[in-house]
Amino acid sequence: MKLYTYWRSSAAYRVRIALNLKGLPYQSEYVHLVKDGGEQRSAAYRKINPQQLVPSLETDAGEVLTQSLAMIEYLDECYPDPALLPADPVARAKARSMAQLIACEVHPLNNLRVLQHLGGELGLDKAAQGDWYRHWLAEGFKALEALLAGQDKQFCCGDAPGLADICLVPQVYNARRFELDLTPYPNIRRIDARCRELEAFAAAAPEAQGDAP
Ligand SMILES: N[C@@H](CCC(=O)N[C@@H](CS)C(=O)NCC(=O)O)C(=O)O
Repeated sequence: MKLYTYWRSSAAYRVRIALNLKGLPYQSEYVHLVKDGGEQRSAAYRKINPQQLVPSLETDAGEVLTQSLAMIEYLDECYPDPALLPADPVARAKARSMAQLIACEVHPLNNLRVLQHLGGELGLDKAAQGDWYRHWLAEGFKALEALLAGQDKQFCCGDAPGLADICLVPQVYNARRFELDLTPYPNIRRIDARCRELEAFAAAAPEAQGDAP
């Protein structure tokens, strides 16, 4: 498989974790999101991913998949062991709910192109962009922390890492990068730390990527 990726992309980070948890080898094709106005906007990459976002995943059969959650569920269906979603339908829905809270509610508001629009056309300075970023992140983390409170499992949805953890760890990386105070989120911090002890998460981290500076 081939993963179109960028070291600091949290959506690509999710797919890297999933591939590693499954023990699946893949080739990295680096797409620099900043250089030359962003390689994701090149004509060549637009043919691969018309949304001009990373990641994209090319399967061994040459199919190109976009959207990290769709890729992760594809991997889980084709390579079911270890499972990334619980077997019970209610538990599965709860795991997807936590993953979507991050991937569909927080992350899109804080994406690079959003920040570039805020700083460009809308004229927000760096400090205001940071405030925007932390505001939406805190909104999401407050809700996620409430969902996690009172459960004493090692990971978001049990005692094995899964879809929700795969979304959580890259978002906590972003939170640290944008200096969000994580003190009010003890469960998020605990689960993030536990995940990062695992090799599958460590090998997927931004600083471990071949395109990291
Ligand atoms: N919902 C998409 C989000 C993908 C996405 O936003 N990728 C970011 C990096 S994390 C990107 O390529 N940004 C480029 C840009 O904003 O121009 C997914 O989960 O795959």
